[in-house]
Amino acid sequence: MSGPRLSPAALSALPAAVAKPTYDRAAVKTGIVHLGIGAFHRAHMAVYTDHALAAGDLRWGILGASLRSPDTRDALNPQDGLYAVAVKGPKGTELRVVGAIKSVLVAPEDPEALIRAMAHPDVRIVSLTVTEKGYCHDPATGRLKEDHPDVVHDLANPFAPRSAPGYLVAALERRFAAGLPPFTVLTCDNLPSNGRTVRNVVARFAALRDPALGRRVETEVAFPCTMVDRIVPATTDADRAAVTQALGVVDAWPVVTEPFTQWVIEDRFPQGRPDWAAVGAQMAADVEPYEAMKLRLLNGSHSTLAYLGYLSGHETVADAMADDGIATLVARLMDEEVTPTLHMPPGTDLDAYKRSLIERFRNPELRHRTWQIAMDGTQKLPQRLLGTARDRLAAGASIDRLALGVAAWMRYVTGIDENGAPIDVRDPLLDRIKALCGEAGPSPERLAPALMTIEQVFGRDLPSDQRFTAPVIAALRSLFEKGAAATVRDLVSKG
Ligand code: CS2
Repeated sequence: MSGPRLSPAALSALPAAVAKPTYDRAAVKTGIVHLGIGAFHRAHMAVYTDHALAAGDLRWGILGASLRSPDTRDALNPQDGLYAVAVKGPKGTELRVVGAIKSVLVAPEDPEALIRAMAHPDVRIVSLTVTEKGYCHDPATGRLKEDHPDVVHDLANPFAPRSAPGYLVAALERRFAAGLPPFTVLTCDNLPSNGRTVRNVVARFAALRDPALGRRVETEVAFPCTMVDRIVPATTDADRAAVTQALGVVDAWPVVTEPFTQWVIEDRFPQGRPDWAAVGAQMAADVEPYEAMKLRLLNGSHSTLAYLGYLSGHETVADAMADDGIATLVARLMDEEVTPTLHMPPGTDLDAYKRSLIERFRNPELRHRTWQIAMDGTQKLPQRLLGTARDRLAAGASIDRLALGVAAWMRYVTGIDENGAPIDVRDPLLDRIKALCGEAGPSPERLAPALMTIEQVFGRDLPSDQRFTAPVIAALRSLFEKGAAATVRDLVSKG
């Protein structure tokens, strides 16, 4: 794409319908460092923060950091951190240029620069969207994986770390040494009890560095829990072209999202925070029920839709939802197997929540690829499907639909689709998965137990519980013998 670039100078010439920062960006301080500056953050927390800046408190600009690739920095820094959010709903597309991000740095190019930035006295919050795998933890237990290669590396090179826990601890140590108060660590990833999980991981990492540091992290640093929700598919070249056309200037990396957005935050920020509550976030004393609701209903359905949808030949979630069998299955999964496991505060309207989920999944404007959601299944299944299955089994209840979701993951990770074509499986445990699939071959009786030996996914309890293994094996057999579409039809016709 060629032509003039989105920039502060271009703001005044944007079409009137495009919302844009109205505050003095040059006066904004960096109060937040965000690790993992991907599309989700840019369509979610950065938007709330942009509204908070517009309300007048200019202490909360965001310095973004990528822990791996330079792509976002290369796209945004030439635009002075500006980018457009395209909100696609039934009423068409609304555009907003967000000004909350001051600039982006690429951690591996200069780890010290990131640590220094996190240790700056103006910084009061370090937030994260580094995805499930970015915390180097064991998803089944929530504990730091001490033999994770990045953890081993970071313990040996504490001031040139690679991992998010490594950066957090290096910067906290720097602050403690300088007599500065610690920042609040705000995780915005889809982990169960995300603040508590990240606190345990980071405190353990710190303790391995130095027991006294571990104790300080545990007792002095706040790790509020959050429930974050907005569907943000990967930006495509067509999106880039459409946004550039609508803006009249080139935006190298806009983000595309839905109208819905939700953020529930545990209000524990000893060093202060932007007034996100005034711009739509919900502050709550106990976020965990909302987290469970979202992880189990939205993300559990999403992963089920992703594996069954992909295997049935559906490219996007909306395509999968247009398939009556899959849509019915997902509705029943939510109503009959997930809802009974939730314990919501009085007054929560779960029926309305589920109706809105179905509507969001059906949004035809969002081309959210099943392949994208299918990624990193080993990191996602525990909190999306397996915790629910455990609760159901403890209550002596059936898990047929949950089991089909798990079996669909197993079928998917064999890496061969129903037409014999390869599947591009992405997962941090791919080597292990490939070895297990290779040994077991396409036999459900062998493959299911083989994959269940991945203890960081299934734990020790599930593989030895017949009530779990039997329905998973049965579903996997049907997926191999009849395919996904017929398996879904059979299960739906059973009621
Ligand atoms: C999705 C999530 O990619 C995935 O695994 O399930 O990113 C989902 O879109 C968000 O959690 C919605 O808030």
